[in-house]
Amino acid sequence: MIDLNTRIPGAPPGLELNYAFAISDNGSIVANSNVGLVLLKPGPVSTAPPVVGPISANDPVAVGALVSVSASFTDADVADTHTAIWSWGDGSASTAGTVSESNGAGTVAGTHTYSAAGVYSVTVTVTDNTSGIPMRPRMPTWSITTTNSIAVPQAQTARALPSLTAAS
Ligand SMILES: [Ca+2]
Repeated sequence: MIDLNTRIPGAPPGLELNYAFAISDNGSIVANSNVGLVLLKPGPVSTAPPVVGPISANDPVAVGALVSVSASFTDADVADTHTAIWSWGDGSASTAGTVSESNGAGTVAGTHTYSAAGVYSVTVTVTDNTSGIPMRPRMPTWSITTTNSIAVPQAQTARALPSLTAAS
């Protein structure tokens, strides 16, 4: 048993659906309401996942130096807000990203230091808050992950160049 009143995002105030008369193969429903018969048509459900662009980083970075990473994202649901988690690929704890966004587009950033040389796979997961919006049927949140490699090279040993003799 489904209360149709919970399935109409942005319903006009005061509209109360009482019962359904008929349902068609395409999902349309004829329902009785306090304002007479209404036809309910299934629309596109706005639960788009965030789309995350490539991760950019200021690598290569030296061991112990701060690496700054960022990625842009968009979400077709312009009212959604987002959280992000960075995973650094070196066994350290994941950290929350700094999210700045407006109207369905934004950037997530983070910083980290690596304590050993290597090439690390850094990952960011951006999650929207779809299920928290009132007046929508309850829906799952979406998480999208993107990955990049961060190079932390071995320190180079300075070597003296052989002296050059100018040709006469
Ligand atoms: Ca979304």
